[in-house]
Amino acid sequence: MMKILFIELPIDSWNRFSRLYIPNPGTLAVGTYLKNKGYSVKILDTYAEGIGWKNLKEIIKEESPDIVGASSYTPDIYGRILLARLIKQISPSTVTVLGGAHATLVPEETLRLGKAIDYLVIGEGEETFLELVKTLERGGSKEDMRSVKGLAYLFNGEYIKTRDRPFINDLDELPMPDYSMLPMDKYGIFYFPYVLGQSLACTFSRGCAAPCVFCSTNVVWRHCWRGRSAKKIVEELAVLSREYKKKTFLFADDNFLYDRDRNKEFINQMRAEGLEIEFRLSARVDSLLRDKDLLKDLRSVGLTALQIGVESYDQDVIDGLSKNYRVERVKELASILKEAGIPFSVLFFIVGNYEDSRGSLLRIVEKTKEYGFGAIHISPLTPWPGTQLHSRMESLIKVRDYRDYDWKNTIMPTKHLSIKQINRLRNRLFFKWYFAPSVFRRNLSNKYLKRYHLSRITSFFFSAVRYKLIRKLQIWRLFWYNRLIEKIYKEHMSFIKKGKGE
Ligand code: B12
Repeated sequence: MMKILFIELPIDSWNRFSRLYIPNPGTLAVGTYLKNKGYSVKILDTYAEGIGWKNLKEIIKEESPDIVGASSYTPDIYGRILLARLIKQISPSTVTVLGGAHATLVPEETLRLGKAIDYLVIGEGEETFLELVKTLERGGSKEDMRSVKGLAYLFNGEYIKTRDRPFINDLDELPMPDYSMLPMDKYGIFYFPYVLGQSLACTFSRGCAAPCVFCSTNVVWRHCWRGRSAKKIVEELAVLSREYKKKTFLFADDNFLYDRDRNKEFINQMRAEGLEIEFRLSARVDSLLRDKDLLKDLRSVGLTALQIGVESYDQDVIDGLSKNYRVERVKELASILKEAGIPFSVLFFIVGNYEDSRGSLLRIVEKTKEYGFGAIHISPLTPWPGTQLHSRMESLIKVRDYRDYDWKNTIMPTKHLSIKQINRLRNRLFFKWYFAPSVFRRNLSNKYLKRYHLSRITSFFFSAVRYKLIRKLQIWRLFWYNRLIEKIYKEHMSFIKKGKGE
């Protein structure tokens, strides 16, 4: 029987002031699936357990897994590559497999840069990974893998991407995530020094049908939305609440509220189960307006906060992003949410859109204040490699270091603003909002908003300090793994120069 180990990346000690201890729902889903098929599966969440790179090497030696699997996001891809290389050094026969967003978005680049990655699982992971493992068990070669749908790999230097795997039709067929595989007592959202309580991220749907060009979800999940039934959602929440004593949740779905019927059924099921939990979720303006009559009920079953993708108050920008909604509706939404008694909403904005100017960005704070929303979140436009927007903006992108594709650093200028100006404006907007006496006073008198407001300020300062310490003073160089990650970055740059990128 093959031994399978999923590994989460360790983060270095400089990140400890403001950490998100959140399990990775993707590897948990794949791990559970394989475990239920009878395989020996472990998930090593080094991130949550505070295990560093050095100890990780020891653990890999001890465990000597046949297969190691890991997820991938663009900003952590160099770290994932380092992980694969270390595994190959320690145990050359271990098969290394990456899945997740980045692997799916730019598979050829990932494989050629990675060198030590044997297989990429493209898109939905459960069935592909199972078939890969079964083929390996039979002693199958890379030639045999050609018939396994949803894989990408290099074979004698040739890049092979097998046919797309159709999605699982009914997500209810998948087992409930097996939380006993995770160090459950370690998870909670922790912003030093404001503990937000034991909180957990879960997902109950996959994909989003909206056409937004800046998002990578529609590439990974091919513009298709599928959800677990309300009954299954509530079953999972009941286990988490009763067995694991988790009471606050982040529904990390891209579009939890997509299906109105499911929303109604979710409310009914929550009432029937009588769960006393709190949750926040991300929503589109159009879904909220469509379901305005359900918001009070959602509140009554635990909805405490909404994260709403407004992106900009400039209709041209919204149209350019194919976001498909009218900005004037945000005002209408404000009164609807107030009426429904939703404790607070965070409006998400993107700065650094091609048409953005100083004036249009400063309007973010003015209008949000005028509408009376609780909080704002501002990220620079980050065209993810492998998306439409990336191909469109290719010539403008100045920053190629994937570690900076983290929604904190700006990677391209706009028609009117330089990268430096965008970063400054972003900071300015943050201060104009979070230190505005009227906002500060109001937010401090709201139980939920108070914690959010203070945690944003704290994490903002810690990130700034961390950034200075790590980047400016080059403290990261003290750590051997960072030096190796830097080497991978340099390989990436020479890779781009040679024009081998996708
Ligand atoms: C939960 C979540 C997080 C959690 C992650 C928890 C963790 N421990 O890793 C937190 C909050 C920490 C987080 C942080 C960030 N995130 Co995030 N996050 C998500 C979110 C909302 C849900 C992911 C999820 O679980 N989906 C549900 C599962 C079922 O899908 P999945 O992960 O894709 O997994 C399936 C397949 O991809 C595949 N698969 C995945 N991994 C593996 C591994 C193996 C071995 C195999 C075989 C298969 C496989 O099989 C799974 C089941 O079918 C997604 C949006 C989304 N909908 O995907 C963004 C998303 C992944 N995040 C994103 C980003 C940008 C970030 C941040 C940079 C944000 C920031 N500035 O902090 C950081 C980066 C973190 C880092 N490691 O560097 C982007 C990534 C874009 C990209 N090109 O990489 C996404 C896609 C959001 C978006 N729409 O743009 N995130």
